[in-house]
Amino acid sequence: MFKQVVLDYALDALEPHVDALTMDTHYNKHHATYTKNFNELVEKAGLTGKSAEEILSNLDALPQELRGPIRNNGGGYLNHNMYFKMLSPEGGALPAGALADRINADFGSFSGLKEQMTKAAMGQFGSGWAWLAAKKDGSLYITTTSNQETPINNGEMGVLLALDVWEHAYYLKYKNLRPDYIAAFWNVVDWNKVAKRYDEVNS
Ligand code: MN3
Repeated sequence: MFKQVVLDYALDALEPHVDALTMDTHYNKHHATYTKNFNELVEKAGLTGKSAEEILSNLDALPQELRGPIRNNGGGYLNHNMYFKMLSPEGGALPAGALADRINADFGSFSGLKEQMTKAAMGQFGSGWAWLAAKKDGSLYITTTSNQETPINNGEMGVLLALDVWEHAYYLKYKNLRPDYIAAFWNVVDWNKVAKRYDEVNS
């Protein structure tokens, strides 16, 4: 049974950057629905016991009629777990260590990374995600996916940070202003958590 990530902060803790109503709607409605649907589909497909990563990286193995629904709902489940998990009111600063060294090597600086990922997120037409991910050799890259697709669909397992640019992630507070939401997002990314995840995927 797949479960939503348990938030280690209150729904209003990311104010004013991400407002409580958006958090409540996003986590308790959107994410809860993807999770419920995914669990039902996994049971229907006879895949109980497999990890979400395993399922989503092998969509071709699924019966045709379940492929789209599992891509959408499984991605919605996993992508939001990754998104919510890396946020906290302690966000903002990048700790020294392996991830910081790699960011400086691959993007020139911490602000260089944020600029490139912002640009990618702004360039994602319609609903989707921007991602920071690590290759097997530890190097970092930025990519985007549409709808609830994930780099994991292509076997890219080293995802570190997910930036949700669906309008439901920002419309209640920021209306059509995606750039304002993205600028605010950087204030609530907990880089200690991202650094920990980087160490995990590299070990
Ligand atoms: Mn979302």
